[in-house]
Parts: sequence; C-alpha cells; structure tokens
Amino acid sequence: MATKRFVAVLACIVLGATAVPAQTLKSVKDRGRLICGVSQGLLGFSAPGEQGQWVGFDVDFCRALAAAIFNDPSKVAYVPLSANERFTALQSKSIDVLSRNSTWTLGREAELAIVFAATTYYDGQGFMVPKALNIDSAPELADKTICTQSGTTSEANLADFFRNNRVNYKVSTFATAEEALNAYGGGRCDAFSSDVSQLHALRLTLRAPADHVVLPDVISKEPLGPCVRQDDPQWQNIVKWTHFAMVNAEELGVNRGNIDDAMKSQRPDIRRLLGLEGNYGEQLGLTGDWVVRIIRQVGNYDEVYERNVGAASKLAIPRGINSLWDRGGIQYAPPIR
Ligand SMILES: N[C@@H](CCC(=O)N[C@@H](CS)C(=O)NCC(=O)O)C(=O)O
Repeated sequence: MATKRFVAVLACIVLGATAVPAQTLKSVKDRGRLICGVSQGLLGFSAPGEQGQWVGFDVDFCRALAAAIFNDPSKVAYVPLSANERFTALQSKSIDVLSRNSTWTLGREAELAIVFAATTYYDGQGFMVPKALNIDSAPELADKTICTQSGTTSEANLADFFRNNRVNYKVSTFATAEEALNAYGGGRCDAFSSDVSQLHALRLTLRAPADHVVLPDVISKEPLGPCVRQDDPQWQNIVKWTHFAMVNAEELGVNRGNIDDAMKSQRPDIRRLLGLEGNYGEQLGLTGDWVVRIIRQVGNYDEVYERNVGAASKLAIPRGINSLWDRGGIQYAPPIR
C-alpha cells in the first residue's frame, strides 16, 4: 500500500515537472534580446535595408515584440531561414518566434508542435508570367513548367489546383527563393508561383519588372503570421496580443502621431489599450504601458502595413481583405478587457 502511494506521489512529481511551461519570456529578458526567424530576403516583408538593418512587415512584428518587452525595438537578433529550415529552427529553440511569411495550416500545428499566434497578413497563392507568353489566366498554364520554392504550401497547392482542373503541368522546385527566381528570370520555367504578396515583391527584383505580370487568379488561402512552440502559453499570448494590440490601436484611431493625446483620452477602451485602466500588460508578464511602447516605437497595424507594403511603399499592395472588419476587410482583434 505504502509502495503504491509512493509510486503515485513519484508519478505526480515527474508529471508535474514535465508539465512546467517553458519560460521563453524569461530567457528573452535574461538574454537581453529577442531572436526572430525571418526570410532570407523578401522585399517589404523581411529584407536588409539601405543601412544593412532588417526592415519589413514581418521585421516590424519582431520590433513590436521587442518594444513591448524591452521598450527598445532594436533589441532583436534576426536569423534568416529558408522555407525548409524555418520550423526546425523553432522546434530546436534556436529562435524565439518565427515571423517569416508562413502559412497557418493544420498539418504544421499538428505535426510540428508549433502554433500560429495570429494572422498578420491574409494572402493567397498566385502566378507570375512573362507578358510575352500572352497568358491571361491560370488554367492556361497547362503543360507549362512552373517554378516554386520547396518546403512551401505553394508547392502543395499547385498539385491541388492542376488536379482540380484536370490539367497537366510540370513543377521545378528550388531550395531558396533566389534560386527559384533565377530559374524563372533565366527562362527555365514559364511561370513562377508563390503567395501573391511575394510575387509583387519578387517581380520588382527582376531585370525588367514591366515585362512580367501577376495573373488575377488566386488559388489558395494563405493566412500568414508569426508562430511559436506549443509549450509556452504565456509566450504565445504575448505574440498573439501584440498583433491584436496593433489592430485594436488602428480601430481606435491611436497611432504614432497622436499617442500623447490618446494618453489623455477618457474613452474606456482607449484607456485599457494604453494601460491607463486595468492591468492587462502585467497579466501578460509585461508592463502596463506595453501597447504605448509598441505604438510609439513601431506604430499601429495600419502604419506598419502602409510603411512596408501599402500604397506609399514600393510594393503598393492595396489593403484589400487586410482592411479592418468594419472597413470591408477581415482583420479583427478581440477586445482588450
Ligand atoms: N506562405 C508559404 C510560402 C512561404 C515561402 O517561403 N515562400 C517563398 C516564395 S518565394 C519565400 O518567401 N521565400 C523567401 C526566402 O526564402 O527568403 C508557406 O508558408 O509555405
């Protein structure tokens, strides 16, 4: 009897020990910087800027996390990762968060013990073709060779699309975007397929961008967002609510330009967002002013979108479905309360 009880107590201790959640926030703070996995260079999303510093939509998400944690958006080390390497880097803990144009799928969450914290950019897969081919729509790509990057949803979606349309096609896959694009630019394939946002970015890096078009067809859903390991709910919450805070700030009209005035607002939702009422930041393991830090130093969702990929940027991608839910889009953040 006593032995049985001893075994039961031991089992509880062992199980209890393994159930202790990982402490990513603590290790980030102890290290003094966040380690963020990004792409190997994708204009508008994550690419080295003019002064060699990383810039882009996905980079700004890492900067927002660093602003919330350290009150300093520069406290980030960026790790460029190919599509094939990215999830292993997260699993092996060489990065704290992956912010690299990655699509949220069931398979990735179920097989890889990772979790997507939010959808920061709703995208879809498309095709880019040379204008000289005179192709106007995706089904006309029958029997053509399509270049894409291996280890991506793009590769898998092509198979679905052509199977659905009962059309033959050839696919050439490459380990990096650069190799795939070089093959396309060098005429080794007739079309290039990837997330539409990336097609716009990659087209600009071709020798004569005006000689290429992005077809209107969108053949998949590509909800892109940051992901983390499944073993740390506190860290998942921080990543998730950093996105939601930026979306809520846009919805409430709080931005870099008016944050000082917003701090004087009497609106209860703005006061909760900015930590003037409630202790939501503290509940996340951060400080009460975590959102103020993000907005002051990085901006709200709209500012980040416009700066990197929006109308005034080189990519000039309209907000489209990434508009807020009350402005015709599907970006929707749960309330801070
Ligand atoms: N969203 C898709 C595609 C992501 C992807 O890696 N796309 C390539 C297409 S070009 C890319 O961004 N490469 C950039 C790089 O490897 O640095 C996924 O999650 O699988």
